[in-house]
Amino acid sequence: MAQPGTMPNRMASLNQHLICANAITGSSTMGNGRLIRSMAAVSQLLKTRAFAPLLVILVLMTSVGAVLAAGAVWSRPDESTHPALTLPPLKQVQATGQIKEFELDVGRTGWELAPGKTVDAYAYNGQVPGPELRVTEGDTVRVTVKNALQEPTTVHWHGVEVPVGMDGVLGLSQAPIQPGDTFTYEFVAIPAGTRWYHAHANELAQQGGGLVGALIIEPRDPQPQSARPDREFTLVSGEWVTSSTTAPTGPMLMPTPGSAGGMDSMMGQGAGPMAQGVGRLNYDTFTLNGKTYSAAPPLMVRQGERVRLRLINANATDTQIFALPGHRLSVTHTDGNVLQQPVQVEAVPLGVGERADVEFVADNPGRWQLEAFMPALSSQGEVVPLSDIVYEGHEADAAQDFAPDAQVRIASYANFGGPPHPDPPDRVYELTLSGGVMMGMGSPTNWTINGKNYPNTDPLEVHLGQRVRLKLLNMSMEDHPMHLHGHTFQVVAANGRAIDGPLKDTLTVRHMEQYEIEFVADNPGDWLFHCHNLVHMGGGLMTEIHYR
Ligand SMILES: [Cu+2]
Repeated sequence: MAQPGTMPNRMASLNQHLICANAITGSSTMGNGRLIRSMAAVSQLLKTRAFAPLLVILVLMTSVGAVLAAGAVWSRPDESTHPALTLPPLKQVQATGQIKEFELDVGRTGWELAPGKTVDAYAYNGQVPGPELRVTEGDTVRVTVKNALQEPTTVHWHGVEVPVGMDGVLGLSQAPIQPGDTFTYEFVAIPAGTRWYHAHANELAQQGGGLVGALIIEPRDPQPQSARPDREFTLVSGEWVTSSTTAPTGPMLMPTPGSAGGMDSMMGQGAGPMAQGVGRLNYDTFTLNGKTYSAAPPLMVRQGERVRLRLINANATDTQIFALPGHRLSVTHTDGNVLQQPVQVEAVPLGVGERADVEFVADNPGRWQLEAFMPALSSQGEVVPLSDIVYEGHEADAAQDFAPDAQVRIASYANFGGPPHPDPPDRVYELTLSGGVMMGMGSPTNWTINGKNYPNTDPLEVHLGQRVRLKLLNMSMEDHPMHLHGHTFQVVAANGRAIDGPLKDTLTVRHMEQYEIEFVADNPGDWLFHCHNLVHMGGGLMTEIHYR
């Protein structure tokens, strides 16, 4: 198998030719070997000669009338029950009557990332990532979790609209599953799509240490045969500290809802020398489905097949821009939710917790290096090879990368279309995300919403049936992949421009970006809204949503 160091122009090709598909409309772009993060920087770039060698490609996105095919079954409630509110499309679960049972044993294991490179991991059923759970929309999912750790744990079903008691947030929606104890989760699987599960206790150690897995909810109405891909791969990313004694392998105190405080302990126990940014540990090894590039089995395809990749960023802290040379990627789903129209790109950025379903046609025989550009690894960013797509009969080929003059278009949220949304919202909250070394009042572990860290952040109060808009502004230097528990939201404005954007549960807000998202308060309970960078989360970038 080809090694990363042998790839000609590996850095140069991706790094210098990443072109944001939406640069003209001004969200964010990459180019000229660096990450251009702010609108101001983009506008500056457009005025300077530095921009001249770059091509800007606008991905044309057709907005057409809409079928919300993502899964949930909607119904109009009795209007008289909420006379003062706009009509809330309250959810009505249609169960299939099928029960799908699984067992997850939570423990520790020596996990071999690559030959000779073993970490003391956390694992579901002894494997990293945990087993892929595959069910059909509307199935009743019953998962028995046995805790063989020396510490409490819980499981969160990320992107699934579970009842709050099954959401797995330690101390907020669930009591800890104590060492030796068993807890059975049960919920109806909605909505359809690429979901995932992970620990929601002592997150940086447990989730960051391997307690992650894919949960695939197939649509209840099967696609026609012609619409189905011939082959699909579920790809779960991971990142590890292996170069020193600073690996976060031991229990660490994190300010989970049940245990305020403990922020300072993270630096003492977990953090090694920082690379770019303060919001990460010194991750030096990157995996797909638990294996590094050199150890990952190739992803075998046949010429002519239509191939789906379910990409899941299950990293602890780092955004990755996934890219496949030699092929055009068609993004069909964001966070598991179908787009109005597929969007053609060569690269897809995913913050921690985000997913994308992409398809490509295997029409370029050979061996191709699936890779990720990682802005946080150095001031220039770095390309990390993840696995090879190998056509049958081409097993012995050398892996190919982007040509030096390749145009690599990166998807952006403003390219993605969702259903039309009603206006105006019933309630609006403005949330300024800040912290880190520049804004964190001197402490790199201090991350804030409206100047406060969890648990002192102000809860967002909502009423059942309200359409709630959150206006997000990132004043800090690092990406904040903001995750809403228990609900699917829609992106309704991107950097000042109103859009009927994609349906998501996690949205990465970069430096000085502004987004507006809306959700319908249709799932009563106390929920978390937080940054999925586990260091930022541990540093307090988290708040609660309360139904009142
Ligand atoms: Cu963050």
